Amino acid sequence: SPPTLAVVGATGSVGTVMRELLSSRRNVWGEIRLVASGRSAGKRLPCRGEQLPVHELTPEVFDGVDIAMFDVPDGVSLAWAPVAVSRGVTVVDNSSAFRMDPDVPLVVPEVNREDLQHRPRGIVSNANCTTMAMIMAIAPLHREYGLRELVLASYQAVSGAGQIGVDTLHDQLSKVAGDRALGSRPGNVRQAVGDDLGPFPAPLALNVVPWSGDLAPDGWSSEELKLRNESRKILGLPDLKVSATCVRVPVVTGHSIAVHAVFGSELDAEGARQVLRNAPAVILVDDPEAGEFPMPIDAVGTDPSWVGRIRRAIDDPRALDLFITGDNMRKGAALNTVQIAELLAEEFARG
Ligand code: 2RA
Repeated sequence: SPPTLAVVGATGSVGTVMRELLSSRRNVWGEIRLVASGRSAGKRLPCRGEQLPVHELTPEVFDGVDIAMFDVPDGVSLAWAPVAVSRGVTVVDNSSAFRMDPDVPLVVPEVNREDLQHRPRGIVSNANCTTMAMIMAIAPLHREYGLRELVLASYQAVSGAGQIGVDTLHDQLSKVAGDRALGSRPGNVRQAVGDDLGPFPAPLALNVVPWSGDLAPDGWSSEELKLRNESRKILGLPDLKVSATCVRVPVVTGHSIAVHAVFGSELDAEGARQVLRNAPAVILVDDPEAGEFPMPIDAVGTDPSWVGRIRRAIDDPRALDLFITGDNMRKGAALNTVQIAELLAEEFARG
């Protein structure tokens, strides 16, 4: 019989996209069990054409479950993924708790599907949303040209910080709407927005904020280190040079990354475009004359990474500059987790 799936964190914003995907993709599941904190237990939520009850996260909730997708804070994953594993579950985890554990594969099916086979802890990790959008375009270029170095700047949407991030941006936009003096004098946007910064360290309306994640050593942010460490692990390039600056922008959904990528061999822009045309889950949108660029307002709600602005670096024939946008809630979070779970379901079906 088909495997039983648990969705842990089913009420959150990524959990909601997971339920939508389970309702629209090929149905490979037997029972689907929705799990959340005690606060949501007893609610009913739509999934696969039914209203399913939400169960409280307890050890017993995993009895009879084969595969679980987790989208919960790091600490909750750290505590509960091993509990699920001890009850015979294989866990696909979207937190950063296990991503760098050498015994936990960090899998993007189009890039390193084979890594799924080595999972001695019974846990598979899903990459950070910014890494994910970028790696979809960089991995095929790496295979062709041999990647040496990445210099990155991200333009991250507020939904990466959860529903509270989206609500905060909309509240701030309504406070600044209509006042044409705002943004032309120091401090007046801060004044208009007031103290309600939500999960961000500064106002996002009419602004960009060069910060995402927590403080890491030497002035880096945790998000910048995730981009570096996860790219190295997914591509199997432990010495890859990566420098990133992560920036939050007033966009609801769709993380973008400006990339300067240095390769081992010389290349040209048209060759790189051809590689990307043939790459899985990538859409090439590269016609500046026609005003066609990858942008969040177009990429939102879609599955692939959108790639464009492809140029060979003027000063280095081995380097490319390009711009990438992807839906941080879908491939960046829920979709890749569901894809990994589906690979595990195939394995389950083979016995
Ligand atoms: C963000 N990458 O965009 C984070 C979410 N995982 O805030």
